[in-house]
Amino acid sequence: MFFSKTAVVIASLAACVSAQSSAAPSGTVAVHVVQAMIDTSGKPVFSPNEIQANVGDQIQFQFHPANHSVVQATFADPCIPISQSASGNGAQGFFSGFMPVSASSTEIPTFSITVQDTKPIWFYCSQGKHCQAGMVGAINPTANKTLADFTSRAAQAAANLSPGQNPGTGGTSGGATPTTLQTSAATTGASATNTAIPPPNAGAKLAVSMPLVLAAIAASFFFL
Ligand SMILES: *[C@@H]1O[C@H](CO)[C@@H](O)[C@H](O)[C@H]1NC(C)=O
Ligand SMILES: *[C@@H]1O[C@H](CO)[C@@H](O)[C@H](O)[C@H]1NC(C)=O
Ligand SMILES: [Cu+2]
Repeated sequence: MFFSKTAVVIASLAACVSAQSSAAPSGTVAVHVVQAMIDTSGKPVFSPNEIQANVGDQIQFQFHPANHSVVQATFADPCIPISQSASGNGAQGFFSGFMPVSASSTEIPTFSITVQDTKPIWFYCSQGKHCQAGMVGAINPTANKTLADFTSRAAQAAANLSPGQNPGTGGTSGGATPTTLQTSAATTGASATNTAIPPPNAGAKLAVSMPLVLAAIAASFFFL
């Protein structure tokens, strides 16, 4: 049941995203949807995990069961928040917070960032060992900084940290919230917002879920 529901969402979003792969028409915002989910083989993933986006585009992460997050990293340090990475140069980066979602949830929590420049943006899920397991992704990777390289180094990472977590002790949550992260927009290449959208109902067809996506896109204008 979960998988068939997810398949509907992905099918509709793939259609939507592919229609927006070139620069958005003036006065509109291109939204690239990324699912944070468990795939059919039981692997935690971001789908898609590689996104080509223009400056000004939004990336909307949609969270499925059970309890994922998205954290910005540097290319050099895959499973460490950019704020705690030596290569982060003091940038704060984005963190969605954890997004616990029950199988019977009536909402899909979302977390959106706006792409501020053309530099690559690297991200991962800080739940358990999801980063090591390959729940990582990239916006605008380059020929020299590839997602494959990032993913293979993530698999070797000693720890998987959320912002505020101390690598030495296993740590506690630092209490960073999405609203405070918006202040870091200028230094991280992205700004962030949080919303929730209704999920497609179990029997939904493509024609039903598309308006939900469009509604989410329309709703996002109110947060700009
Ligand atoms: C979600 O995961 C985080 C980190 O593992 C944990 O602290 C939190 O309690 C979890 N939330 C729920 C509702 O399971
Ligand atoms: C990619 O790496 C090669 C070899 O290190 C270097 O010569 C080239 O300038 C790099 N390209 C970019 C765009 O950084
Ligand atoms: Cu995860």
